[in-house]
Amino acid sequence: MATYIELCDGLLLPGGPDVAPKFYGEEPIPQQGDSDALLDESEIKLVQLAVEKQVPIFALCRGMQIMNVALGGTMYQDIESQRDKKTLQHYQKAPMDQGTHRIAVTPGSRLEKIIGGGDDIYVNSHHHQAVKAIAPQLQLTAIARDGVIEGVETKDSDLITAVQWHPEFMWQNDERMRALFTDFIGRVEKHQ
Ligand SMILES: [Mn+2]
Repeated sequence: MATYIELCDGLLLPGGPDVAPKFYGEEPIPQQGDSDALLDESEIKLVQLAVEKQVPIFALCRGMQIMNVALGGTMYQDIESQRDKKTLQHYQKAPMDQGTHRIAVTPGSRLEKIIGGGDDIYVNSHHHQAVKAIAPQLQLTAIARDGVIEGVETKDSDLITAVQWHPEFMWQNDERMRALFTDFIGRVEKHQ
């Protein structure tokens, strides 16, 4: 892994299967989906090395979840059955290039500087797990109307930007989503 990270100018963590609960100290509930401990272990190690080497990270969907776990955070194995609050549809039936639920962006966050704020930011949604406790070095940047965490970033640096949605399906029609990639490329260039 140390060799891999030496080759990386930036680390983009994509979506994928559920995170195995053992990596945040839980037993699996019936709603836990497919997971691959080998993938989890690899990505956890990559995140930890990237942070150590100050390699910029952009994490999407599961990427945000595994990144948060790698840095000491926890997760909901299943948001619908494990949260008291009524849950919105986070596993959308609409095409993935269309946003379906809104997010509130934290004022003053880096995410706000990248995509802006306001009441009309719709994101796509393809997850039944979510971040529960945010890792100590991260802070909240976006939240859905039902309280599900939709974005986090590093507190005192621009090292990590992470979102729970899939901007890679939306950037062609939404300049705010494109701005997330432009920001990542800018951080990578700065790191070199
Ligand atoms: Mn969502």
